[in-house]
Order: sequence, then C-alpha cells, then structure tokens
Amino acid sequence: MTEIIATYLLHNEKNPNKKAEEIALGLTVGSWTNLPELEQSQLRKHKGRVVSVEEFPSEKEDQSIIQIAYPTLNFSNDLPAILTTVFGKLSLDGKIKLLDLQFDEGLKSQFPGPRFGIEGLREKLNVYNRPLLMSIFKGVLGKDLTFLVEQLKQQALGGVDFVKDDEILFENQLTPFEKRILEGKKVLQEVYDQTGHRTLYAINLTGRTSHLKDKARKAAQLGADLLLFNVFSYGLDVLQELREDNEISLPLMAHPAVSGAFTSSQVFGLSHSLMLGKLLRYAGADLSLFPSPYGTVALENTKALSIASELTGKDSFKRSFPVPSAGIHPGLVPLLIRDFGIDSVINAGGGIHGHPDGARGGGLAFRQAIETNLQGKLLAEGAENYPELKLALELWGNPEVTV
Ligand code: 1AE
Repeated sequence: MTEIIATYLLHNEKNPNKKAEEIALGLTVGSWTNLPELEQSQLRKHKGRVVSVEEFPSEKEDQSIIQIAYPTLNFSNDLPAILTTVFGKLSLDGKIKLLDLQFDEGLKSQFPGPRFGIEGLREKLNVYNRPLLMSIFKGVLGKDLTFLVEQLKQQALGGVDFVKDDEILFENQLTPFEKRILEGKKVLQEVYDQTGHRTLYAINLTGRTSHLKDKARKAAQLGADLLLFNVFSYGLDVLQELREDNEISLPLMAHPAVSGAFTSSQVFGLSHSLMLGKLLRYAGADLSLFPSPYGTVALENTKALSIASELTGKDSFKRSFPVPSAGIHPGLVPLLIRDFGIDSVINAGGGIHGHPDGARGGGLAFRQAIETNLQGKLLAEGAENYPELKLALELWGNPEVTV
C-alpha cells in the first residue's frame, strides 16, 4: 500500500500519542473501535497510520512532532485533494502546524516539476557562472507605457538578467498586458543589439482564474519571456495547470504574496519549506521568491535556507531557482552568495531604483558586487574601481566588514 507521510508540529499537547491516533483515524475512516469486525477489515486499507511521535518538553511550551501516513488510495492525485486530506479540518483544530509531506515516487510522478528549472533558465540567458540578477518595476501604478518602457530600458542597461513586473500591477488601461509584452520585447531587443546583454521580462499574469490560461497562451504567442504569478492568491493547483499546458510553455516565477498568512505563525499553518519550497517545485515553479534573512521583510535564516534546500535539493524534478528578496542592496551580495550560492537569483527593487545614478547605476552596482565577490575580494576593494558600487555602499552600507 502506498502512503503520503505528513509531519506535524504540536504545541502544548498533553497526550501527543492519543492526538496522533485521533488524527490518523479522524482524517481517514472516522470512529474505529465501535465498528464491527467486517467493516474494520473493509476499511483497514483506508485507515491512517501513526508513524512516529516525538516529545520535546520545555518549561515554556511543550512541543511534539508527529508523523501520520495516509493511504494514497484515499485521495485523487492532486494537491487540493492531498492538502484537504492531510490538513483540511485539522488546520482549524488547535495549535498544529504542517511541517512536511513525503510523497512516494508513484505519487510524485503525478506532478510535473519545473519545465525549465535552473539549467533551462541559464540556457535562455547563456549565463552559467554567477548568480542571476533580477530587478523589479517600481512606482508604475498610474504611469503610462512610455514611463514603463523607459524604466525597463534603464534596468536592462544596468545588466540585470530578469526584470519582473511589480506583483501589484494588474490589468489596466495605461499599461495593458499585451502592450507591455510587445513594447517590452522591443526595448529589450534594442538593449541587446546595443550592449549584447540579454534581459528577460517576467510579466504579471493576473485576472480571473477562468481567463488565466487563455491569457498565458496569448502571452506565449506574443513572445513573452516569463510569467510572474501570485500563486498563493490563486492556489497551487492553478500554477500546476499553467505548468502543464504545452501551449503556454513559459518559465513560471512564483511570487510569495499572501503566503505569509499561511506560513508566518510558529504554531499554525504550513512550514515555509513546504509551501515556498517543496510544493512550488512539485507544482512547476521555475523560480520561487521569498524573504531573505537580511532585508526589510527578514525571514529567519534557517527558514530561508530550508526553502532554498527544497527548491534545489536532489530530486526527480528539475531544480527551481531560489530568489531571496525584499530590501536587498548591493552590500548584501556577499551574504547572499555565501548563503544561497551561485544557483540563486539576487532580486532587488528599491536597491536598484534607489541608486543615486538611477536604475542603470543600481544594476551596474549589483553586477560589480557579484563580480568582486566571486573574485574573492571584499566589496570595498571592488568599490575602488567601480564608482557605482562605491556610491551604493556609501548609501546602503556594507555588512561584509561587520558580519
Ligand atoms: C519577497 C518579495 C519581494 C518583492 O516582490 C519586492 O517587490 C521587493 O522589493 P524591494 O526589493 O524590497 O524594494
């Protein structure tokens, strides 16, 4: 019999063994002991199984970690069914957090994983030996296409590899989706012709769920580079639908908007590594954005690293790019490379546009910081040769010397 194993964290549970048994039964066949023998034998194959119970007593708050195996027979092979089975009503039942799900190989084979992954995206850019650099449109609400195109151009001239739409840019009359794709392509081709540097544009796929596939197919026909997707406003299965559509066939960049509501609590919800790491990778995200450990919306170091490890660890799926984000500036590049390695994307909005020389200067400063760090030098040394990096370090600081 094949099973999915769910790992949960319980807080202040007086009898975790009893609780584990209740979950194993309650989420599968319901009451058990009062059932006649015949019914028990018929239902045995559906019954949940307690795999382990570990207790961690403490003066402040007792914790326990329990593992329950659910027969795959109980659900269809899709994330809505799986999540409802392992954490449906249970998510409402006191201090319990879903830490992990272990899929067996058969169940895993029902999921697509990323279409392109780290290798595929590197091939598109022909960049293999450094972290990639992404910038974010900023201040574009209420602005027209001319403004947006100029902002795109300046970011590309700074040498960034990706520019992503702001996740709050939705369908609007001033900068409609299709025009953004077409005008964006034009200006990025001009920059490529001028500099030889290729920048790819991630357009925000938004609107009603029933329209998304048509819109994404249209984007592919118009030659869009990537799709940005607010996956947690829609649901993981919607991401998977986009990934599995061969007429779309574009890299998918998952934005973490709304995910904090599911992940941030120590005692409720789902773990960061499961939501922003494992499940996004299984459902097909090529890139996953999440708060870095050092920026403005800082996430605990171990949690940020656990997301990256799920995205890039050994698995049957292609690897997804970790994109530690929020409040990133060039001075943080050594920390980002130390913690996330070169197979990551360094992503900045304010840290690009806020540069005294504008977005082009911001992009250059990041590229200079990356180059300097990969040469094994301190950023302060790089700043002696690179004025853009020098200005950035003066403005935002340079934690390398103090960390
Ligand atoms: C965690 C997502 C980060 C994001 O989308 C964003 O817009 C960041 O902006 P900055 O770099 O903090 O200005």
